[in-house]
Amino acid sequence: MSSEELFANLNGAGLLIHHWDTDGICSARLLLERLPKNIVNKTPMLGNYFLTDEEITAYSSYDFIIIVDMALPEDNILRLAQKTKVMIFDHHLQQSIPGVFHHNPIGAGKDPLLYPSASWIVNDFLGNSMNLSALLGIVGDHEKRIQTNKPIYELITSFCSTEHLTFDELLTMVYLLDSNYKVGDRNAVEEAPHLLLGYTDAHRILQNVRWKNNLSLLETEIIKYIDAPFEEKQNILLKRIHTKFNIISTVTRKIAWNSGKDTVVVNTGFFKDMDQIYVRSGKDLQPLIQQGKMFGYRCGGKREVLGAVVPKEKTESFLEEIVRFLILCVETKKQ
Ligand SMILES: [Mn+2]
Repeated sequence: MSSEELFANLNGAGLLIHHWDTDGICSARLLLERLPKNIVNKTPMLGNYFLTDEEITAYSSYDFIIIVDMALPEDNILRLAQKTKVMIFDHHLQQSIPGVFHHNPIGAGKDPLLYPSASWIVNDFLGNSMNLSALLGIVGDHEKRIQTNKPIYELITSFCSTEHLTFDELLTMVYLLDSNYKVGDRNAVEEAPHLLLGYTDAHRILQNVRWKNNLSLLETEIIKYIDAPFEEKQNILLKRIHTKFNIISTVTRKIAWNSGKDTVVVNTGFFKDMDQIYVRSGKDLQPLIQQGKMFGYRCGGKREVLGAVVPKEKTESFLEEIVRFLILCVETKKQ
């Protein structure tokens, strides 16, 4: 279905739900440009990759809902779809959901290298030419690693040279846009797509005073926690932090890279009844991620990274589990 056909049938009150990061913001900006002017845009509660019951109830009264750059749980989508028309644009690995318009080339088995962001997929679907928002979403999701994706990086380089921008400036724009969710400002996340719509010159992003202030706030907070004391057990560093900012991945990465040791960070300050746990290691963490999931925790990551959100009363036992796993890996290696 073409974007004209899809959007021509949209009547009544519309809602756009988007991820809180740069890709989500840029995808929202691209969609807002084409959608009826009265559409409302929302991001989920920061840190939640699902909708709460309150959100589902509140959103069910809209005539149509567009979700972009988020693979919300299938049961969330099905509950919404009982009451309203749902459309999804995404690039996360997710099975197609019956009864809704689900545009996801990755889910359909296409090469992720050719569809590197939601902004890219949305831009392609809309039939737009190359533009800053389409590319910023890509840089947001991949940062410097996109430089190894030859065809896409060539597009970025040639766009930069016509627009008199550098790749580092694109990266700075990403940090500025991401600063809104990192300081926990949900309203600012929702305002950002509208600001981007108004910015005709890309340099305006670099000049946004509020976003620049966010960045310096974040930097101070990150340094504070990197310098704070930590526990050490058999070459494993454990750092406890208490911050309302979403900086746990950055703090973990910096400590791990500076020390060269396995690093575990717990943040008790982000959620009310949950703690964030983040692990970075030279070992394969996949079994630990599986174990976390088996315990019923929200748990994800990659080979060398684990991120989890656990109920506060489970934090200490899961930490023990993590440390035991990391020590065991050392011993296995020594044999
Ligand atoms: Mn994305």
